[in-house]
Amino acid sequence: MQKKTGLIAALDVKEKSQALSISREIEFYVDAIKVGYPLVLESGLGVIGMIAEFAPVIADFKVADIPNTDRLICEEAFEAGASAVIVHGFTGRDSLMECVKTGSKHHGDIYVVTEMSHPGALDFLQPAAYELAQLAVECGAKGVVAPATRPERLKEIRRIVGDMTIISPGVGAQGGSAADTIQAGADFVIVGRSIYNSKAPGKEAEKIVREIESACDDRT
Ligand code: NUP
Repeated sequence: MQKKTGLIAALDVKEKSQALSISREIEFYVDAIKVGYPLVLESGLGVIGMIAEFAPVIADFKVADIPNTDRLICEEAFEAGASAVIVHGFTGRDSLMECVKTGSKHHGDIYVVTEMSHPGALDFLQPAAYELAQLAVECGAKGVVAPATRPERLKEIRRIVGDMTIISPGVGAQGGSAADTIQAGADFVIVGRSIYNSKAPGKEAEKIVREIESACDDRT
């Protein structure tokens, strides 16, 4: 994924027609569009290829199984036209390695979840987050997913992963700010509801891109 705007839109709408019309409205403002189970379960895997006409697609399937099943899931996503797949790391090194291998076979990227952005991440994931980030580095993943809701944790994850790509959800509806997230070290912010629930998704995306741009200026 090439960085132009620093914005990834999360399209958690279920209707294919709505997903496509929002994609058309926001295509100039996003570096990728992230889709997940809500859209794919309702509209079918084929929607990935349709959205890929507008922007590279990240399949947020949070893959978390034994290596063989992980491989089968990642293959489905890449063969449908996804450029990247989000996977969990807590299933361990062998599972993650299999995802990374499948990614490279398909010229696609794997992003590994570290600490999630919601409050429940404190229950089990937070204590393992730094080790998960380290595992992502060791397995050769493209990048990690780290929380926009906790910039201090994001900074630490940046320190661990070096120049690996960090994509960061939790901006807007979950309370995080795009500027703080970029300043804490994220490469891309992921924004869902603030964009797709807006009456003018294109304008909202443009506004977030401006925030990212000024935060990038402040960082340099
Ligand atoms: O830790 C994570 N937090 C998170 O919100 C990992 C994620 N993949 N996500 C996803 O990012 C979540 O499933 C949703 O698709 C998006 C954030 O959406 P919103 O809170 O901006 O609506």
